[in-house]
Amino acid sequence: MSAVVGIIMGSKSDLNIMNDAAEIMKAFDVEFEMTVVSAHRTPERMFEYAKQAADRGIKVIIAGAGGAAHLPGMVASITTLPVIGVPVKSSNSIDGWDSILSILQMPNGIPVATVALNAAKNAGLLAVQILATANHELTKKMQAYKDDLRLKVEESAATMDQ
Ligand code: RP5
Repeated sequence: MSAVVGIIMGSKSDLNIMNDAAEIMKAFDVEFEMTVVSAHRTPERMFEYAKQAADRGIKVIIAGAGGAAHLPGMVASITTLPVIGVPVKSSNSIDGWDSILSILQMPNGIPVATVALNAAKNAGLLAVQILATANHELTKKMQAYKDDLRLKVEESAATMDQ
């Protein structure tokens, strides 16, 4: 099967964060691809990736970047696919606010679903939820995932209850 989720990032240095999204794809058996696409260093590659993603069968793009993090927004401007943005706290960042604000503050008409700083895991889960709207098996897996979260809280609460 070909990839339905595209995980892209501005630099290989984002990989240790973006791997969390890939782990979610593996946990839910979702086909994905992962590559580096830099808005600033490889603008033509970014344009081609965004332009061709839907035709290649990609349904959701997860884009992570740090600093002046223009990748998610620029990709969203080119494709009609939903784009989930992951602000990555890069080493020379101002506590990650540069990444957060440059992904979050999109103009009207070009939305990016922005998750919390370094929250590639949530980006992966959101991508699965988007796919699950048209996939009953994925819906059942997502329900099981949430049931498991609930059970863990209930178990930990039970150990504290007097
Ligand atoms: C951004 O600049 C990347 O997304 C990364 O978070 C940050 C630093 O990139 P490198 O200088 O490590 O390649 O474009």
